[in-house]
Amino acid sequence: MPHGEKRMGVVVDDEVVLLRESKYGSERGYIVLFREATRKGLQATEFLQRIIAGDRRLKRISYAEVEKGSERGPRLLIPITPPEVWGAGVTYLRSRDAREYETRAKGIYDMVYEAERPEIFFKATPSRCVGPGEVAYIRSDSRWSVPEPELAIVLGPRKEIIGYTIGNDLSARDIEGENPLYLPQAKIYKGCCAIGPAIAPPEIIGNPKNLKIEMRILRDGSEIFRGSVNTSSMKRGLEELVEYWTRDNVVPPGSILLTGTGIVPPDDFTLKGGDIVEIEIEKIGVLRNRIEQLSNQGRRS
Ligand code: DO4
Ligand code: MG
Repeated sequence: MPHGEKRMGVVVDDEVVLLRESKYGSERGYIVLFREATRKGLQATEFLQRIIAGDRRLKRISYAEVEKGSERGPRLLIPITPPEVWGAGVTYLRSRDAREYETRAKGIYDMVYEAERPEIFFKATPSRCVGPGEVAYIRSDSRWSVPEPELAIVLGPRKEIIGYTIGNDLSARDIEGENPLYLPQAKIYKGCCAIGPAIAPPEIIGNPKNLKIEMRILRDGSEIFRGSVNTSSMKRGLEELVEYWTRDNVVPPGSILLTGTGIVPPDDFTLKGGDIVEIEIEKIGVLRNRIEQLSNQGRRS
């Protein structure tokens, strides 16, 4: 919005309806909305429909215009500021195979794929996350990095799933492959995680284990990679992942869990500065980010 004003927008067909109340546009506006809906015994979607029906003068903008964005006009922002972002790993066969290929510690990813306990790792804090249309980063010291397109879960106040969005778990395959103990360095750095473009409530998603995920990578205007997967091929259940994630853990509402990647570009592929990564999940939208490589010139930030 102009003047830096943040508002929650509700996608209705090809338009975005801007809600008036600034509380919904706050960093955790979706949690505020979800709590109010629950108090009224409504689903988020029903609550939003009532708000929209009750105010015919709400501003509507075309989604295409908001998605295109501009400096002074409306543009998409990260749909929630997650206090914490965590990731689940090796939840698809493709990821297990890619990890086994890159690692010097052969066998550990086969083990975790078969094990009862899933791999859950810490991924990011708000200052490390970017929203749609923002630049996401490759580490300065990585020569083999990839985007990881993942269905992302938004956690509610009762540790329930209150929404779904898209996450890009950018990862340095060379660093994670050199030694599994380097995982936090392969995963956690400035701009390592893109989130957006929208949150879809559970009633819109229906069955989250039947969603098509597609990733496209563009370089110099041409598509250099396209891959897709359906969440039905995820080995773990989402409730199972949330149960392990939150067990004996203090995970604040609004936190996000990335549920793992089932799309990995060929092993000779690495991201480069200037690449555009588009991740599309049906019923949620397209998360688009330009990629740049960080330059470590002894700077501290
Ligand atoms: O074990 C490394 C992390 C794997 C991961 O991030 C994924 O499978 O998505
Ligand atoms: Mg991942």
